[in-house]
Amino acid sequence: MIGYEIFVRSFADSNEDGIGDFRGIAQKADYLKTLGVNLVWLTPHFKSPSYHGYDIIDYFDTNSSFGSLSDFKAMVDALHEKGIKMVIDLPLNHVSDRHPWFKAAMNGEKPYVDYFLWAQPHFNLSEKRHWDEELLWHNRNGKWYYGVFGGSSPDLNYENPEVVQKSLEIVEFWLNQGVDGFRFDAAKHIYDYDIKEGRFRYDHEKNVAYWKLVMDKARQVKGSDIFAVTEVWDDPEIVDRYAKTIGCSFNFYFTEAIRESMQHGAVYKIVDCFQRTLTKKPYLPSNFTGNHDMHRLASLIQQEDQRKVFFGLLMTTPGVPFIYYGDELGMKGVYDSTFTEDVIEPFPWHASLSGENQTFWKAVRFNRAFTGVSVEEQLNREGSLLREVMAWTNFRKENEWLTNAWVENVGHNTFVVAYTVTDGNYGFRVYANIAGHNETFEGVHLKPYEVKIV
Ligand code: ACG
Repeated sequence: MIGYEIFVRSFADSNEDGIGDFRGIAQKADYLKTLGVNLVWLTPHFKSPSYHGYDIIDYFDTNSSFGSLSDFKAMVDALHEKGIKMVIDLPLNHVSDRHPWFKAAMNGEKPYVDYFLWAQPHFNLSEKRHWDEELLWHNRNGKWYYGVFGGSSPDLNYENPEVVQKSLEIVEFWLNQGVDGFRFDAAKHIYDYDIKEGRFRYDHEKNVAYWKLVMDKARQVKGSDIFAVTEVWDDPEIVDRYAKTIGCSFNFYFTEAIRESMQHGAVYKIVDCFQRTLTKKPYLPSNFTGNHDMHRLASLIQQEDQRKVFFGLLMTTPGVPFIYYGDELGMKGVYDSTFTEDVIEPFPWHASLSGENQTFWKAVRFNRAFTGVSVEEQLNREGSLLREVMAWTNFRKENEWLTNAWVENVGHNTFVVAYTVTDGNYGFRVYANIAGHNETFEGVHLKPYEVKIV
């Protein structure tokens, strides 16, 4: 399987309002097939007041700018017809502050008051998130509630069995609409506040037990065919704990290590990453080019030839690789926590940035017209990044055993990383040169930025 993250609003528009939608995605099923991906991760498509959709107002309804529930189902069918699976993003940790549950809770209505976390006298209300300066506790009309992702996204209280039950109903509902599985958003945050001590603390054990419940439910509805991938942005050893239960997890360290190695011009991080995250594991790692929470690959790695090496590493390593929409074109975008729109610019279908299916919901800042980035320009250009990515996805398809493979014998000099990939039956050794000069390693000669399979 090869995954592809689609930010719905930015991808393909079917009704000329500039906003990407379900019908647009269905109309572009052929592009996805040509690109060679067969698993789509759709960013949140539920009713929500924000551009990103991670704060949900109704879990059982779609965002009307993307289309209706029947448009959604028609999109899933259209993708299935082309052999493409669909997983939806499921933010269960929190809801929008406009969700009827939260509104009722603010009015003191039972049972909804117990759906959220309210401050107690011994809590430290000025505590901040450990990774930035955002506050965890928010005051509205004199009531203090917990929201790790900000005041507009109050956290649900999973100490309450009724909330757990509701979340299982949501899982069941969407599987019954035909989706093939989920990307579990913010998986380590379900239990991340120690009520006894009154401070932030991840309870990984409790989180994993919760996700086991969810997976049991999903398997009960869908059978063993279910595909789920978890988002745990943390050290590999912590990711392991969740991945074992869910079956697949995004490998953040892969993305970070390759980017860093390429920026520093030495492969040491890649070596450490491969040894820690790609050896034989009881789950599938999901290596990826980037996502909507990060700077775009092309904004960090300017050299296109180097990015081609990134795709080479991505497609020759185990698990389920994911491409962030537009990375196959070299789309740019710089992440800033206040302007995350800058990494989700409209996908450039046409050289002129206008025409059929083109989105234009926001003015582009990084991916301007006629800069050689569009699908139109790259499909017609021999040696383009898109054509190279297509060659790699094709290679991956011919080597499906790679999904269940692992990495052994990682060797290296400063610029070359070499590794054996095997599933016990098949195998090969890969040599990747991240430098702009010729290199020789283990007697293998490599041209600048060459990925060679031996
Ligand atoms: C998901 C979505 C994101 C979404 C939400 C909320 C969650 O992808 O788009 O926000 O629904 C944290 C969370 C993630 C979250 C990101 C944005 N992503 O854990 O679930 O924030 C450290 C922390 C991580 C943290 C990361 C952020 O440990 O927890 O992610 O920083 O940069 C090494 C370390 C690792 C460290 C990294 C980076 O890898 O091992 O620990 O991670 O370095 O330093 C959306 C919107 C938001 C909105 C929200 C409601 O995008 O704007 O506010 O919805």
